Amino acid sequence: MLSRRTFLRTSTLSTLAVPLLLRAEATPPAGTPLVVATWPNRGATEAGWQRLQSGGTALDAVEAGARVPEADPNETSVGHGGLPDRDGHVTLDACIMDWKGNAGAVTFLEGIMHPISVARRVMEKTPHVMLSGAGALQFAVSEGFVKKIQLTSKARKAWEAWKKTAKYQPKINVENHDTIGILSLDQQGHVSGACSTSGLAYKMHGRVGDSPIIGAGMFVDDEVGAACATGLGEFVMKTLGSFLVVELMRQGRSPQQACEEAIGRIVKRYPNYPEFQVGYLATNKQGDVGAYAIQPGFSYTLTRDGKTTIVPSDSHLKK
Ligand code: SD4
Repeated sequence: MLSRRTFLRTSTLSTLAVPLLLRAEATPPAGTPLVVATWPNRGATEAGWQRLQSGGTALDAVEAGARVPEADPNETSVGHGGLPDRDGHVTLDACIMDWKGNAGAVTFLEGIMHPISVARRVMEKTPHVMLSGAGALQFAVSEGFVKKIQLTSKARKAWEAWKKTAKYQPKINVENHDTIGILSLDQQGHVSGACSTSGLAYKMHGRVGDSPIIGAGMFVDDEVGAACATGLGEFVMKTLGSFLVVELMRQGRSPQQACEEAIGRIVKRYPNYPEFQVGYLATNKQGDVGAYAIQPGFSYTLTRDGKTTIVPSDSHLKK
């Protein structure tokens, strides 16, 4: 017969063991490490891969990757070389999220080369998730980031040309889309993500898009995977796209099926979808990657096993 003490010990162990077993089954084994980013962004995914190789986490990898287009003066949709709003201001949005569910973001930030690193500081050093505008700038400067004039001469020329013809109409276009959304799975099997953009060219002053919004421009859940978005942020925000993609993966969809279904929601609800672009990119914990867009022309860059490939995405509208 079991003594009372043995009975208590075995029953406590068995009630503990059941949830532990269930949890082990619910979290699938992780796939091989990777870094994947929206659009042809070889420099970014390879920089992220280098961080993974030197012992960095998925969080280090996505930050290192996003910093590459941020610093590139020829990159007109992210960071330093970004095209301005219709009043000539380059305003930057970025967010970052790690596998523990920590998140940080900046919006409407001017004059700082690396908004993704400011977003990471917001996550790590403040009790908040998002800082905006002058407050974000004040925080960045207090953290040692240097304020610089941001409108490059290339971007100024483009803006001056736009002013001559545009009648001050905020522009909704399908071409100006190079926002970087970047996701990584590391050696420990954890996922993280980042997103950085100068937003839509010639937008209204003060406009903020999806890219810095956790769940819209990017979302991470280490039980499932991660997703990010590019394109006309208004429609990503109205459907909380990246969160939706991750939740669909949680329900059993592959990354590809989840991205297709999230695009399907936009197509179903907004009949003017042929006038704009939205693209999603996702990875699950096994390292399966998927992408889908409304318009043809979307692609993503994947670095895995030290090899980089640029992969064209399928789309709802065909060529
Ligand atoms: C925005 N989603 O501000 C961004 C723009 C973008 O590729 O993704 N461009 O709406």
